Amino acid sequence: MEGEKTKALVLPRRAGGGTRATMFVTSILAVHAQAQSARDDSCDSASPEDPRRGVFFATDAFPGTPGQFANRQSSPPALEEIVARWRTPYDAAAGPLTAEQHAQFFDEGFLILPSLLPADVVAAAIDSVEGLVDGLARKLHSAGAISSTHADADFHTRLARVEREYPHASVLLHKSGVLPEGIQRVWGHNLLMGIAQQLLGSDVDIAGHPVWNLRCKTPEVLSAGQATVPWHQDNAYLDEESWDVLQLTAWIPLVDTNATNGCMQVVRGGHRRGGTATHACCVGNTWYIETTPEELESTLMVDMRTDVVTCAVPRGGVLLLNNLIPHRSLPNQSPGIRWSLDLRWQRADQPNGFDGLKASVLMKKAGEPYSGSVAWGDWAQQDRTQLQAAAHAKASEEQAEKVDGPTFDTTIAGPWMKKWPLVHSNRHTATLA
Ligand SMILES: O=C(O)CCC(=O)C(=O)O
Repeated sequence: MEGEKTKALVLPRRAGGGTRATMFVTSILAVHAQAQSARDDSCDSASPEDPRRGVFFATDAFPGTPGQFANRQSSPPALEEIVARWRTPYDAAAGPLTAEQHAQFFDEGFLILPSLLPADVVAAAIDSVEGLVDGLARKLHSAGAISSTHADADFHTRLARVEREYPHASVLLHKSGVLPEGIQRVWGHNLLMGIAQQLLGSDVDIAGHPVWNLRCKTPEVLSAGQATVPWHQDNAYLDEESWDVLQLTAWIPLVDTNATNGCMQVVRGGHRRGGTATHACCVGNTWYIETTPEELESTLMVDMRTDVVTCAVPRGGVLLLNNLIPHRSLPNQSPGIRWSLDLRWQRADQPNGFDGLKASVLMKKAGEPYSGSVAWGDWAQQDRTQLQAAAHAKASEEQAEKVDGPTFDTTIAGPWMKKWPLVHSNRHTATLA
C-alpha cells in the first residue's frame, strides 16, 4: 500500500520465564486454561509459540502507559467495584442461560454458546446480506468498476470475487449502516433478548447500541489486513462516559468460524480490574485502534501466554462478550469470506458513549414482558457510518470523487481516531477533519 510505514510485529517471548511468583501464577493459570479447554471444546488456548499475526504498528511507536489505566473519571479501586456490581442476580425464567453460563459470563467476561439461534433465523440474516452483496455488485458493475456482477458465485465467495476486481469493496459493505430486516430479526430474537435480560437485568429498560457491525472478512490475500481486527477493548472506541457501563456484545458468525478463517480470540478475565488500557491508532491500512499484549499484561493483569482463548464458533452459535474484554480476530487464511455480525445491548438509562452521534433504540421496557419484536422505526434507517463520517471526516464526498468515483468511498473515519494518539497515518486518517 502506498505511504505505508507499518512493520509486521512478532509477540516477544519473555526472557527467562519471569520471577518465581510470575511462574507460579502462570502455572496456576495454565492449569486453569487446560481445565477450561477440556470443559469447552470450542475454545483452545493460544500456543505461546503463536506469533502475532496480522498487520500492526511498530511497538516502538506505541505510547503505552504500563501499569496505568487510561480512565480519568474513576480510580482503579472504584472501577474494580463497579465491574463487580455488573453481576446481576440469576433469573432462570428470563432467558436460556443456565446458572453456570450466567456465572461464567461475569467471571470470565465471555461465553460461547455453540448452538443457540434457529437455522431459519440465521438464514434470514444471510438472505439480507446476500441482498446487500448483490446491490453492491450491481452498482459497481453499472459504474464500470467490475467486469461482472459475479452472480454465479455463492455467499462464501461472491464478495471476494468482487473485491479481487475492486480493491476494498468489502469496506463499502461494512460501511452500509442501514439495518437490514434479516439482521433486525436476529437482534430482536427472543433467545438473544432473553440473554440480554439475564445479563443486564430482567426488570430494566434494555436498549440496542448504535454501533452494530456486519463484518465481511474477505481472505487476507485480498483484504491485506483491513479485515483483521487487532487487540482492543470495545470501550476504547467510545467516550469515557460509558466505560464503566456494562455493554453486552453478541458476536454472531454467519458461517462456521475457526482459527483458519479468522475467528475471534478473547483474553479471559481481562475485564476484572475494570480498566481500559491505552490504545493507539491506526493499524496498518485500517481505521482500527490497537493496544499491545504488553500493555494488556501490565494494566489488566492478564497473562497473554495462558489467558488467550481462541473461539471457534459455528454458524448458529454466539460468542458473548462484555465491553472490557480484550479481543481480536485472526487473519482469514481461507479462500472464503468469514461473515459475522456484532450486536450490542445495554441498560437504556445509561450513556452509550457514541459521542452524541446516534441514540440507542429502546428494545424492551422494564415491567413489561418482551413483546417478541422491536419497534425499530427510523432508527434502523439512520446510517451511523454516515453520521460519524459527517462529524469526523472532511469533505468525504469530495475525497470520494477524487479517489473512487462519487459513491465508492472506501475510507472510514470516526471519533475514536481523535481519542488516542495517532501513531500511523493512512488513507483513512487522511480524511479526518
Ligand atoms: O469480527 C471481527 O473480526 C472483530 C469483531 C470485534 O472486534 C468486535 O465485535 O468488537
